[in-house]
Amino acid sequence: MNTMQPCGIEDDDRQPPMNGLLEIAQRGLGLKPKRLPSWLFYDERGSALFEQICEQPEYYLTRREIALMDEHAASIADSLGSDVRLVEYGSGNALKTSQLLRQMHAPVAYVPVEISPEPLQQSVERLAREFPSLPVQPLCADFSKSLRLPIPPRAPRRTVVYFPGSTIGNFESREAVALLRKIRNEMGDAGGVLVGVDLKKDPAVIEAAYNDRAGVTAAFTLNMLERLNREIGSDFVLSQFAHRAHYNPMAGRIETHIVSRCAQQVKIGRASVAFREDEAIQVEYSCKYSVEDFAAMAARAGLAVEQVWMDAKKMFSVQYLVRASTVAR
Ligand code: AVJ
Repeated sequence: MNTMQPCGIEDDDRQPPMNGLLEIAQRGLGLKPKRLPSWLFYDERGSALFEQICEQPEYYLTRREIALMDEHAASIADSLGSDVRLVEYGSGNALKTSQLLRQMHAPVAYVPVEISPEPLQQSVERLAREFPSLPVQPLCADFSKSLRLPIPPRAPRRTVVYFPGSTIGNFESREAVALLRKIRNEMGDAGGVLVGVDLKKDPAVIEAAYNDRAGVTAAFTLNMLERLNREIGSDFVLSQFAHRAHYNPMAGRIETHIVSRCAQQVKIGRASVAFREDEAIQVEYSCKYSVEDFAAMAARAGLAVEQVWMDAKKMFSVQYLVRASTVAR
């Protein structure tokens, strides 16, 4: 991790130092089939490319979630109630967060949790400008690990973890359940989870969203190799690899791969990794759920879906989960 923390940001010092990129790459490329973690996409250029993806006509997720929040943020805020501490996992979503905060009743604090200091600092500045009286307590940490939340300025009625953007779709179901369980512990008895979940729909629509015509998603995917070249000195030749994203209807997910266009060798540190022609590195899953699928997954984590909001086209959902034993009947 970057050790230069912007001032005022709490660093969770239990996180391991972020210097293991070479080991992560070597381990992932030694697996059969080869596999690299999707968080590797998000260096500075990758984050900028992701923002461009959100503007592509095929990538419906962001637009639908913003439309949903336009329509339902007031109702969502009513369901959360007053005096909520809002903890956001990954703070790259300033727009949706503003839509929600504008409607919330006397929020106690906003706690963005984000591993990269720069985007964290940016979101803090933006929200502090728009909501000058709202205490903002940023936490620079990996949200998938256990967190020590900052002490709130006054006692909240409940802590709500906001996890927008369908980021939960990047986790395979076992890991998603584990993450929801971790959130369940963090939020306490009265707490809740507000999570953005992309819904199952015509596979052609889903597949197009991950294969935009302008090629922005392809550039985003291949940027992972460029990042490795720069940060660990590997020698991937980008023109010899291709982006491939297919919808797997049985698993209900987009599976994104980086495919070797030819047989080749790539230097990773001192080792050399062999690729066959058409051999793929699995780099991302983006899971899609029906309302029933997601409720079943929440139940495995001891959570119950209290309310589901959808955009007018029923393409995207925002769901409010509480502890299973405390669900209103
Ligand atoms: C940011 C994880 C929600 O899976 O749709 C977009 C990332 N990958 N295009 C998604 C992504 C390719 C995105 N999430």
